[in-house]
Amino acid sequence: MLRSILMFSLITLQTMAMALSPAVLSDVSLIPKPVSVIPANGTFKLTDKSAIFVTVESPEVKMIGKYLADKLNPATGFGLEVKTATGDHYAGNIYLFLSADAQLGNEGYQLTINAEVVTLTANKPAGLFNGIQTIRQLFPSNIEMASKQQGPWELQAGTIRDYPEYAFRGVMLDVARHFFQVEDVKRSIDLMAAYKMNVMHLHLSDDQGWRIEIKKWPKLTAIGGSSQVGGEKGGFYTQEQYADIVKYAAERYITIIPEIDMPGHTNAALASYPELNCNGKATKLYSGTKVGFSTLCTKKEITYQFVADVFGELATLTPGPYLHIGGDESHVTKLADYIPFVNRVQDIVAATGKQVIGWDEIALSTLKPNTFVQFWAKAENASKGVKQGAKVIMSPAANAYLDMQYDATTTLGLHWAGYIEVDKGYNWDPATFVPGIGKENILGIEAPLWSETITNMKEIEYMFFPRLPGYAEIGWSAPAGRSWDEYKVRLGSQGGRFKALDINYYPSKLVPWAVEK
Ligand code: NGO
Repeated sequence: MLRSILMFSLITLQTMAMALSPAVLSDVSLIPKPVSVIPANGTFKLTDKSAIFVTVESPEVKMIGKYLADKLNPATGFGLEVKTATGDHYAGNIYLFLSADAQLGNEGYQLTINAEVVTLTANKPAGLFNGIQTIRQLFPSNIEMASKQQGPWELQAGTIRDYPEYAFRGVMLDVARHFFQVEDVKRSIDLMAAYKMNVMHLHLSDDQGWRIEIKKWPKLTAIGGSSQVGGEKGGFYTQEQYADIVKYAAERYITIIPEIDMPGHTNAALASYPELNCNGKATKLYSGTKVGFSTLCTKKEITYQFVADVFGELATLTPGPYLHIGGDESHVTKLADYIPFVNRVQDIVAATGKQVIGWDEIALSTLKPNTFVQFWAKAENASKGVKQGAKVIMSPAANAYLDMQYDATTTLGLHWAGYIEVDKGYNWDPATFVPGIGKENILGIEAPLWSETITNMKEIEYMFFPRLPGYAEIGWSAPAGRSWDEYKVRLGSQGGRFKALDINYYPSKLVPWAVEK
């Protein structure tokens, strides 16, 4: 009896402690989980006297300081300013600077907090940016609120050293099945950036719509951009709007990968230009959700002119190293036509100076050096790619598709690859998923959100959250330190942040949602 009373009070005390602010740095719930967290004694307090100091005269580091100020100012109401430091460190401030530390690589950072100052260092600006995401998560959740909140704004002392497992940590947004406004893409970018993801793949064309202005082929958007799933009016990005997305992403150290899917998934283009069809007749616009019925005419020269023009313009607009050529589900293209087509398209892209990514079917062709295979369906294709020396991006549909429903009660999304509850989304390791494909063969991970059933930002958020932080952690944190039972508690602690950021998330019963005081 006494024993059970004791046990009971112990558990109650533990639960109470969880609800209060963590007293030690290592008790703070961070996603993705850092490489190392060493707590120390003391507490740093941010006040209205604090400032953010950058210790080099670098416009880029200044911008990162400004980004941090913009994140902290609304809720604290402090109006923190970014200043250039002269050398000495003064109490109450946050310092950002670049310094050589090979282990941290291009994206890692070290964050040192003591009662006096916060010091964030990295080799590269991208590392500072990632460190800032950690600083955000170390403050109470209401730091994310858009209006002034009650403090205190304290950080526990200690040192965090952190760097990613994989260089490529992405999300895909299908803007073709349903079109999403620039503002929605930007919000998606902000939400991924908060979890240190660094790639946004935009699926810009499909049977139902063409979403990017191509100056040499204006009917692609005039006709092909006009439709979407369900028959409502579609839309497209002008080149200026696309450039604006690219810039916004770059300021958050996120690479944009544009995808033009081919030779299948091309009805919007085939409806816009009769000459791209083998019979010379334009198809009708399509607003259904079937896949695999369309193909560019692989035997016509004009097709390759089209491909060169489209990727030529996209290469000019895209500073990132990759162009995605799709290549999936070309069910009405004969294999004997598909293979030479993919081979030739790889050369066309290579001529623009960019590297090719394609869905796993492209491994049926002869892969050029620097072509990447995105595994989504067939492990056999991914292995074929690896045998040809290609690196793989891991997006297994049954674990990583953000459009899969959580369970049978989810109204949005699809379930052709099964249901993906939050634990299933988290509980896998890219490096052991396909026998014979190890970490050395993998560029990284990407979680795609296809939009057959997704029509607006709130729906995007519902499919993203709470799974997206899990994909971010799979990409960033070493598998040895990961387990669902430990992760789910950290995820539960993010609930307050989701609320503060006004994220419409799925409140999975598998997650112990904790709300801070
Ligand atoms: C497949 C298909 C897409 C669908 C998606 C739906 C790939 C690579 N091709 O994934 O066209 O939208 O499933 O989950």
